Amino acid sequence: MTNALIFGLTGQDGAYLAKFLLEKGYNVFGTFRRTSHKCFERLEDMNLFDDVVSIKADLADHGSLQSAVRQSEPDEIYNLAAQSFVGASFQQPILTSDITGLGVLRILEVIKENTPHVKFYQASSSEMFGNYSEIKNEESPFKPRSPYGAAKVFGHNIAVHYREAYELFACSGILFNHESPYRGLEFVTRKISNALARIKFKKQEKLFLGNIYAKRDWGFAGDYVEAMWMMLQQEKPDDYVIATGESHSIEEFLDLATEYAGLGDWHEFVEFDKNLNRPTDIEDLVGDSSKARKQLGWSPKIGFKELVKMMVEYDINELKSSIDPFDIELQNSMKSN
Ligand code: NDP
Ligand code: GDR
Repeated sequence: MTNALIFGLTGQDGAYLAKFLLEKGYNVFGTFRRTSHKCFERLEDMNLFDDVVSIKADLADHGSLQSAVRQSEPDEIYNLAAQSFVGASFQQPILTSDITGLGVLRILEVIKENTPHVKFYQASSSEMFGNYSEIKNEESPFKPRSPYGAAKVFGHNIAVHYREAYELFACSGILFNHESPYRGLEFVTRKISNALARIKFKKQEKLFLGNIYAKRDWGFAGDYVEAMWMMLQQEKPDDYVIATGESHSIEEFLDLATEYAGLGDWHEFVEFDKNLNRPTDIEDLVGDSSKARKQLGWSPKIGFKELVKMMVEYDINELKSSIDPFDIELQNSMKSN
């Protein structure tokens, strides 16, 4: 059997990738950080927790990375671990650079010294392109607009360097935004779908947002983890853009999500908070994934509308099932919705 080690098992992509690899018959090992609270919700919700081997490791701690690699004896390593929230990277730029940037180098050093035969996937990001105005492909220049984007550029470039200098099988997937019902609650899509469910059941009155005119190329996380795996099955390591090729504004997401939630006009409950605007934002991100479509045979299966519907329905159903059956006021509001 093939062994895979996922750094960042507890995140959105970690859960979808673990599911995908288990279905392919892999032994799946994955890392988690020591926390004072539960961190395996996604895996438990997907009924995967008992099928994976979890190993404590932190990207700040070289020794723990080495132990994780020794314990799992991996054929493939996927580095999904990062301080991944762009907004927080403006408040914690040094931590973000250390984990999201230098963390990649720490893993590469462990591979170079211990398991140079292993296949390595690095989670690069469309944030690396910044406001470069054309549709982005593998040749487009990197002009990052956030500490997160700058750290990802370092991670990307150092993976390319280790591939060239030490002949490691290192691939980077330059992934555009991908979402799901398991998306973290601070990212705008899930923040919206979760808030709409709460507003519907009168658990929340207002939704505060920042720049709703920014556009993103949103795909479904379940489709994108397949591309990560496909990259590591090629004869030669390479880098690939993974995207749908369409961008939509946050306003469009909000329009559609509000319609699916049956909540009428969002202007009645959305307010703008300038503290949610970033010092520098990216106005429009659209990717050209023709190389991945041609060489890997990858294409996204879930479109924008289906994705919005899936997220809104999930949050509404989750909240509905958690509501106290003796809460008469809420029961009535559920009936009228
Ligand atoms: P998440 O934020 O959901 O998951 C990030 C993972 O990294 C979590 O498991 C988190 O652990 C872990 N992590 C954070 N800090 C550390 C640390 N110091 N040591 C070890 N692990 C750590 O992100 P996604 O799943 O959405 O994204 C996966 C990767 O892909 C990330 O690198 C992200 O930057 C990148 N990416 C994501 C895109 C997207 O649209 N989703 C697009 C392009 C790139 P914990 O649960 O404890 O916080
Ligand atoms: P992004 O995702 O920064 O693209 O990074 P996010 O959902 O955080 O922001 C997308 C856009 O929405 C605007 N926005 C808001 N964003 C948040 N989070 N909260 C708000 O209230 C809000 N209002 C407006 C933002 O300004 C931005 O323009 C994601 C992450 O998954 C990264 O790890 C990944 O690399 C990139 O996608 C590709």
